[in-house]
Amino acid sequence: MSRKISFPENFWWGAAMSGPQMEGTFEKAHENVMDYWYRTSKEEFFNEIGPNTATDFYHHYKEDIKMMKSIGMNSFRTSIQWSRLIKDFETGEADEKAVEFYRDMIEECKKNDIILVLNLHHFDMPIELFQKYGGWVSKHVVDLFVKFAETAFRLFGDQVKYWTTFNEPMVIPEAGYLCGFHYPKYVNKGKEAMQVIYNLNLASAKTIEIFHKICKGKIGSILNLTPTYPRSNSKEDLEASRIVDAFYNRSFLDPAVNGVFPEEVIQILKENDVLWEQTEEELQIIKENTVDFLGVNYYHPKRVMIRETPLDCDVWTPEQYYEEYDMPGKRVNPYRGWEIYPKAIYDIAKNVQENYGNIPWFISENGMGVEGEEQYINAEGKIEDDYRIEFYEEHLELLAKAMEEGSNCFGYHAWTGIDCWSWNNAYKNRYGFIALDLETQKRTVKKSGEWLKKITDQHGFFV
Ligand code: BGP
Repeated sequence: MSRKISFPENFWWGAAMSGPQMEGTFEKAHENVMDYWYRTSKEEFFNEIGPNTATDFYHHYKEDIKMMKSIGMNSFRTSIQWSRLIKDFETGEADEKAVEFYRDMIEECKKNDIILVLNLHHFDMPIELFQKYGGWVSKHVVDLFVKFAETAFRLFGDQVKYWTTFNEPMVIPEAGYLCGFHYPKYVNKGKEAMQVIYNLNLASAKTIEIFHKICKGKIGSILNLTPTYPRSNSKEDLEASRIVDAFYNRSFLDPAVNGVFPEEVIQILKENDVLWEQTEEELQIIKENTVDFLGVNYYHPKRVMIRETPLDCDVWTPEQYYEEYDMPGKRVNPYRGWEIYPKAIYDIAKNVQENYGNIPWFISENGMGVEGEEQYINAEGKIEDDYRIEFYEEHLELLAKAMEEGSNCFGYHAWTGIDCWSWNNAYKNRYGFIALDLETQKRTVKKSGEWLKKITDQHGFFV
């Protein structure tokens, strides 16, 4: 007997994407860190493919939005590029071409009855602000970001109801200042990384403050939550897991929703003399300007144990407390190397429900990147990505269970709608409901796109 996994009729079904990964760099006023990184070190990108053309959303947005609608999406997220919208960073003056593009794109979503979520930062710091001021370590840059946000709100705030300040802010310090795989590719810069965490939280709160003064809509933040699971129930492993969770998840989740930083993080940073520079006035802004809703990007959990092999590193990093361990028998996506663990989506929902006032939230990214999808093309030219459908259904089933138990989740966005570029993979691992042919820019709906249409029509699926 089959059973229906049901979702509310007004549930958001859709996908996320981002300006820097989709638009291409056509007619941009400035370069962002990725544009610059690619221009100066092409060999660091898979097959030397960069963001120049990307998915050419800049020219294809009309057909793309229609196509997304045709596969059942009633909502989608993209981002406004700071380096595209703003002509003069110090004054916040906008570039006319960019205004025209974003205005038309917003209009197109309206015509197609698609709820648009506009995000303001998707790892795309303008390179000029990094070179001049040091990027996110600078509080002046925080204020310039707020200026950019204000320009965006004044231009489009009456047209777009849902906004978000940042996508995965934790990735900026983690990948850019601790692990070295995002620009500026620093490794173990503990002190700078901590200042970046603080400044991003401050920038988000200041942006929320100005949003609520100017606009009537709702504003949130998109956090990548990686639930942590200890290797054992030993005191040491439990403690390691608690610290990793506090550091990697709660450093943004707590201030975003509750307006305060986790005590244990402050404590550790003080003990190691790496606490960020903060003022009472700024902490008050963070306290008073929390999010209206939360977006959660979930891909994989973190399996942790207490650190057993001392870290060969003479500066402070959170890795000194723990190491990740290879859990025997775990399921892994062989292409991306990430563990597949749908139960974590249920755990996230419970955590938000129990510890964060059951704030309205949605899954803002979840997905499976696969290399070489051409091998799954059938006689009609369609990619039969059954593995992706299975991945989504497994996660959705656990999300539905949490919702039945009272979780205030209002939507599910996959990563992503149309195959897009990324700095880690270029176009190696594909994620979309819609395939992109890089040579011809032709778009073709995958089997997962047809699946989405079906489940949005019937508000669920059968297992
Ligand atoms: C998320 C990002 C996205 C996207 C996705 C897939 O962390 O918000 O921008 O790229 O991961 O990751 P990747 O492209 O590295 O496989």
